[in-house]
Amino acid sequence: MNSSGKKSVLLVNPWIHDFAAYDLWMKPLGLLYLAGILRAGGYGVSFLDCLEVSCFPDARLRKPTKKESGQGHLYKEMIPKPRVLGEIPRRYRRYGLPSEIVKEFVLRIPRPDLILVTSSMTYWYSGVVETIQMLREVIPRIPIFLGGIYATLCPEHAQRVSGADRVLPGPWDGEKLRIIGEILEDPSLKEEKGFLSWPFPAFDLYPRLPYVCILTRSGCPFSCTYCASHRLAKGFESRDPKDVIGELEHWHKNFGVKDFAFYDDALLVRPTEHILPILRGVIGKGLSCRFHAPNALHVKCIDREVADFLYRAGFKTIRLGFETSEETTQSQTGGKVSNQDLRGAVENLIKAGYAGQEIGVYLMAGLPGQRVEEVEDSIAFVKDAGARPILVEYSPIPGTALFDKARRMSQFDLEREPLFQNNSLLPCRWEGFTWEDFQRLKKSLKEPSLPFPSFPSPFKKGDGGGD
Ligand code: B12
Repeated sequence: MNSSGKKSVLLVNPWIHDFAAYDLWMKPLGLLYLAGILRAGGYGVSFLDCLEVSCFPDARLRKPTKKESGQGHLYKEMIPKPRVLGEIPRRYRRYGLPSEIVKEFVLRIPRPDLILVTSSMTYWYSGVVETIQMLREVIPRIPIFLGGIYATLCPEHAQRVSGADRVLPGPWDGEKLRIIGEILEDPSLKEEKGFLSWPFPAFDLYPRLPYVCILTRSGCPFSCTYCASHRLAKGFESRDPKDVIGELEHWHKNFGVKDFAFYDDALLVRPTEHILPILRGVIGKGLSCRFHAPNALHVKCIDREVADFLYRAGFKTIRLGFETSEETTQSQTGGKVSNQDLRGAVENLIKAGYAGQEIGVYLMAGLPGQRVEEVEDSIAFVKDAGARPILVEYSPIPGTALFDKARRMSQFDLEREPLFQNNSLLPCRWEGFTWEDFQRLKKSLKEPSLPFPSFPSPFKKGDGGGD
């Protein structure tokens, strides 16, 4: 109980198990929203982010290096590979703080009445399992609920293996509030007006704030066959631009935050009613910030005006969702973009002031049935358009239109074992696009080549966060 007699909740961002992970402006935004909502309801809220060194004031820790914009390495330790990944010739790691340090931290937190654990990539679930086991061991007999992306995309799997008392898939809504209200013995906890009414996410729970992640819209009006957005959000809702500007101003003025990463699936769609007023507000208020779009922007929406405003408002990390220059694949995967659209967008961005090398274009590698030649052609196309190709390996996601094809052609049992959905495995590799092909392409992109002879890339390491 806190001073106002209300119960308290511990919110947990779990460890990650993977071959590689990097803090590309990676924060548990959903969990921080829940913290904000519960705090506004008067509940005591404590927060455990197993990944974030600054949350653990421990002299024994050597801090991993971070860049000025906040992105950087995570604390990591080697762990044994899960049996099913035994054949993969790469080291496996737990990303996040060492277990002993996390346990000591948990013991110092006032005993909560309920624990809410979030989850992110489906193939990170074993980190969720380990975190829940640790919580049970250190502070036993407290109900643990699991939600988030893995819980939403693989609910039965999560119910079976996570160790949580309850799995609550899907976006935050009145039903989840009611269930949580029952545990907190608060029947008044039932009014939930949805995304547009939520308070700002509780980023202030972090002792240091090198950057803040921001969501201006929930959902996406497109339905690309490789993407799970439609399973993760109900519909497509946009915040009032004034509210978004207010949030940017809040973090900037009250917390000195300069770097912001947009988590939107469709930030630029219908620009005149959304991104343009937001950027006008940023410029008008003289907010001197750096904006990053690690999650791809929609190419079709980048006309001259949008490009100019992105540049003038301080967008530093531009990533475009192009995926492929092969027109058949473009139309089969959702038709969100054409080759002409890409050329136009790059031209507009360059006219606005960006160097070609600053315009990263995501290309999807390892789509089911894709041949290596398609990716080679796409790389050449992007370079010819004057931008920088960035390869992202395809991650097959349950419940997406492409999952069935991926499942049929993959050498891995994608359905039964989410660990195989890891993009690092190149899960749909085949003789037409082998592991060696992919390594060769990746290497070729690291080598300086015309038309960008020796431009140093600020984002080389770990880049490739596009979806
Ligand atoms: C931002 C983002 C990233 C960020 C990092 C995000 C993070 N914190 O991990 C970056 C840019 C780094 C990234 C990278 C990648 N991503 Co990404 N990313 C996203 C994105 C766009 C938004 C996630 C988000 O924060 N949403 C906003 C918050 C508010 O939502 P939320 O966390 O789901 O929380 C809500 C609910 O789940 C719930 N909730 C959350 N926690 C809890 C807990 C409880 C107890 C309860 C009750 C409820 C609850 O309430 C919240 C409010 O409704 C999603 C797409 C999407 N629409 O979700 C893809 C997505 C998660 N990414 C995906 C992919 C494919 C990738 C990449 C593999 C892309 C690539 N090929 O390189 C890489 C992987 C990086 C790696 N190291 O492995 C896939 C998932 C893949 C998978 N198998 O799981 C998604 C779903 C996109 C897609 N294509 O469909 N990504």
